[in-house]
Amino acid sequence: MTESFKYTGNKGKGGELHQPASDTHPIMTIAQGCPVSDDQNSLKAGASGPTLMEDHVLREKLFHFDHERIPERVVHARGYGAHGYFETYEALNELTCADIFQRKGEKTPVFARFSTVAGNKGSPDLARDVRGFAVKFYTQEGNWDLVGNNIPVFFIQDAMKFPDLVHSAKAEPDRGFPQAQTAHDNFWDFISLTPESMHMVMWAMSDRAIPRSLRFMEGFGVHTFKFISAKGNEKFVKFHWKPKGGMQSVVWNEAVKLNGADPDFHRRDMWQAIGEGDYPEWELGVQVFDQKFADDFEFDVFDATKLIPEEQVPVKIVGRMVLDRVVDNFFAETEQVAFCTQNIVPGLDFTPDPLLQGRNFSYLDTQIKRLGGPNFTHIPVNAPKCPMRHFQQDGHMAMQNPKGRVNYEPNSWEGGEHNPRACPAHGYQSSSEQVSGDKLRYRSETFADHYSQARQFYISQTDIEQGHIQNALVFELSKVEHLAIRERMVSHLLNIDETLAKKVADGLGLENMPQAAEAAMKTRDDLPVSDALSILKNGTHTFKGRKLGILVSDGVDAAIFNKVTDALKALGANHEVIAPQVGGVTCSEGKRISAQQVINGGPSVLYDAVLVLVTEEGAKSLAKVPEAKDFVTDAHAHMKFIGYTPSAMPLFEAAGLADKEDKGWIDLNDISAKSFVKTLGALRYWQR
Ligand code: HDD
Repeated sequence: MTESFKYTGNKGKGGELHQPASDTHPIMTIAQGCPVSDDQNSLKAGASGPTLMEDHVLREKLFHFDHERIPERVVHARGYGAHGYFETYEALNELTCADIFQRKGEKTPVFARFSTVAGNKGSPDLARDVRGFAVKFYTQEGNWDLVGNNIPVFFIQDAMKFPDLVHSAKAEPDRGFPQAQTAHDNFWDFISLTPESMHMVMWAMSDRAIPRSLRFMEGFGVHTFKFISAKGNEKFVKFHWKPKGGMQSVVWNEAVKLNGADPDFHRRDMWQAIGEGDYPEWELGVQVFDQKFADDFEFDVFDATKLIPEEQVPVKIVGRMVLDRVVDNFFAETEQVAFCTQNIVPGLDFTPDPLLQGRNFSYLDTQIKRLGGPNFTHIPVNAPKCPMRHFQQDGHMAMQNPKGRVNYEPNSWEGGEHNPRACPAHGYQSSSEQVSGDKLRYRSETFADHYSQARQFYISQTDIEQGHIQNALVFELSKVEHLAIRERMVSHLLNIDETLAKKVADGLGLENMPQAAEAAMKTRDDLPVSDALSILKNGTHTFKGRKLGILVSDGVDAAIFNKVTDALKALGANHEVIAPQVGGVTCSEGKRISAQQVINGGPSVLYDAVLVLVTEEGAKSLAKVPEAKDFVTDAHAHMKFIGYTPSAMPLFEAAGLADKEDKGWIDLNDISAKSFVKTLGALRYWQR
């Protein structure tokens, strides 16, 4: 666009007055650069049409709009991404020659995308689902994509089964629902016929599948990979992400309501946190072990339905990832980012894990379909930030084209920037491995134990968490219409834990307890409790990064309000004010307090704890508002801390909570704002 274009304003011919362009607005053009005089009225023959085919401005505008959508991801369609960096804590050169781990303190740019698996792009954030946790590291020796989940194991052992798994989990094909949920016959039919999924099912039914925030969940590379040192030494490695803000989940009833109150809850939370400078952060940890450990371990380390308990191989923290920049354009970055498990760098290698081997084909293949051709690496978010020199050329949308005459190897032309050569000393080397065997379709016998680690996960949970798993199974299986499928699931649960099976059978109202499912291997009951598997045992004790919802009325006690909000700020926590009107309220000191939400738009599920700061008159008037009553009954039912002053009692009485007061209710007349905020650090009053 040249400055010499001066827009003179335009009057729509139909009398519609266009906003005249000012000097601060550059002139609009079509994609070919031609300046546009009117982008609101098509070119017509006469005032009332018809529209002329000749209108190249209209045709271009519609053509481009018609082609705006690309196929959504077949899984993980709904996701949210952000930019940031990875900081290496110490050089790991004894373990790996991966460039990213060579220099202490070095920062490597990253792009991370978090997702739900089953739902479409527009599905709600709080679906009970696995969360994708994919990170692209733009290292100096190429892009390394660690495409993981927030659960360290997977449903299936062989990539061959992936299309079946996904078909069963997504909406049923004849009816096109249910959306973003596994609570239906097809899913549980498949699962109950797939015993290898039982370990993952325990995780998926646990609170891990309903995280409070993407910032408060762990991530896992899932597979066993290899580290290779410069000397060629090999070790096995599993990758872990540990959230700096601690782990936290919502309760199921809260998730259900959140999906209505704010389907974008997770993406909004991440957007706000980064916007406010409270950058989401995770530490990267590695479990490193050798062949001897792998040989001695109870399970096959190449079986993606198994994990290695942290108590057996501790997680060594090697760096941190900080997400400090939201995208400029959601489509260009979050939608077009193309993660591929095959993207690894010198110093790392794959293992024969049959799930990983299949993934290495599938991701590359899917990007070609999604992004329209082989040049998706030219899209800025996918392009490496180190030099690229190769003889790949042409194809749809080729943006970075090799220069010069030479485009083949071997060649006898001069060297230089445009004539690269492969280099055995510095190029990617696969680890050398003896491979032999018959060609056959086979599942290793070492993959046969499907229940022992499912049991270990279950017994490692607190009573509260076990209760949540029972309830989740009852909820999901109650949506299953076929009794035989419900019973088949319970028959598997019997192999995991008898009490669990009984609770679920009772919850489903099964008349007869089925027989335990036939199992290739007996469940081991000697695997010890692993505390690392529980969220609550590793609970955080701070309200930092969390949000308090403050319900106010006119006359709100300004002193308490100010002290609480100051204490929150000092800690790095947030608050939102919910008022009868978005214009806010007048506080006891006569000043206005502005509101972020009105009462029917700010239900308590949006907050980690609530404070009801109303006058008696305000409480009486809110007592007539159903949403205000829901605000407090939900907060109570979801085990949240409830701050209040006695003047709020009329609202609690109207909500039927008058005699429900417990130690999770905190009278702000009895305790300092600072202590109140400290108490909130327990996040929930589970004793309720
Ligand atoms: Fe996958 C996307 C994670 C097994 C095939 N997968 C996808 C994404 C994540 C995962 C996080 C979204 C990436 C993004 O944000 O763009 N997938 C996993 C994990 C698995 C796993 C942790 C097991 C350990 N996936 C898996 C298998 C296959 C696939 C076994 C196929 C054989 N996954 C895909 C895919 C997707 C995908 C179809 C859809 C969109 C995409 O790749 O880019 O290729």
